[in-house]
Amino acid sequence: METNMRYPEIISALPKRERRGPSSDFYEYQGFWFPLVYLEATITLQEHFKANPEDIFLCTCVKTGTTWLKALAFSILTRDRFMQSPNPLLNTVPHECFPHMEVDLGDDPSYRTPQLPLLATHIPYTSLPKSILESGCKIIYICREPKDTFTSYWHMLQTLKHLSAGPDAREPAPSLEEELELFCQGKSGFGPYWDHVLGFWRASIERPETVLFLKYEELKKDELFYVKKLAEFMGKPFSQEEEIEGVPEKIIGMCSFRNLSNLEVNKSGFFQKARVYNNSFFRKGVVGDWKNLLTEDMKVMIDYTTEQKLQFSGFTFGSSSEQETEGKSMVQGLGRDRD
Ligand code: PAP
Repeated sequence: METNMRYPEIISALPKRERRGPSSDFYEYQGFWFPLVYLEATITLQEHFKANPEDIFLCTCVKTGTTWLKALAFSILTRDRFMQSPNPLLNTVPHECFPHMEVDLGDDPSYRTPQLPLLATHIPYTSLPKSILESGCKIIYICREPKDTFTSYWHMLQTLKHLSAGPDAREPAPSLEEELELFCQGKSGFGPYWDHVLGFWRASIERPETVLFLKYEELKKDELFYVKKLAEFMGKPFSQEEEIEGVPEKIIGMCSFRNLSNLEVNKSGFFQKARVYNNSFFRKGVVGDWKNLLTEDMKVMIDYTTEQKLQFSGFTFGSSSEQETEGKSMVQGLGRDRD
């Protein structure tokens, strides 16, 4: 058992996946695999978090567009304050603009950013603190095609591996093949990924007025439509004057991958709480980059898992032709650029 573990009586009884390499051990709790620190915070939040009815929760599994969604929601809600004056996003990584529940509220579940109802979380739908659902709070979820999600996750693990290299690192970290197998078994951070997505998707069908479900690929295709939808859903629609002035387009430009990834804070800053460089949140930001990493067999393995997981659900991640677009122009053939 890890020293100073919170809730040892609960956690030590859970199935455990011992991590080799960069991150902490994972525990299976309420059907999902949590890294230890996130699990401890989740239990604290389940016990103590009190939602305010006006709170808005940005919910995501990892590597599916959290950073982008945070930037957009923040810019939309604070546009009155920051359209003329410098936007905090110019010198703050989006993750520091408002609390991420498991990171910032584990010690003080009542913490909020003044005048901003936004909170983010990776907690699966069925494990959310009860008061979020009981208070009828709004929830926004973004999912991403599983092969691209896994590809982004793999690259993040490689970044963590470099950062945690040292005498304490539990090497060797899993290979690409091993990590892919774990992902397909559901044993990745906050996985099974498909169950995470389906939990929020079903909630969005049952309660569309309080759960908005987005897809990374669709947001990329029609940012203007979804930025307006986000603004409406959060109760701050753009006025006619704002639309004439091009405010939605300005927000899209501010939050674009190109703009954010080129800001000094995101090129060289270090995100202390997550112990990663800010640039790890901005890798490529394109659709279809899995083609640069996965072999045909690996592609088939993820697609097969997706098919199995989604059968009879009525949910799809989107047509494969949508997913081809950007990847194709980036890659010549099916080459891989593994680290
Ligand atoms: P997190 O779970 O660590 O917070 P998250 O932000 O959900 O990560 O996902 C990171 C992915 O979003 C990266 O994808 P990639 O590895 O395939 O490149 C990152 O590049 C992408 N991303 C970050 N910001 C944007 C943006 N403004 N527009 C589009 N994609 C973005």
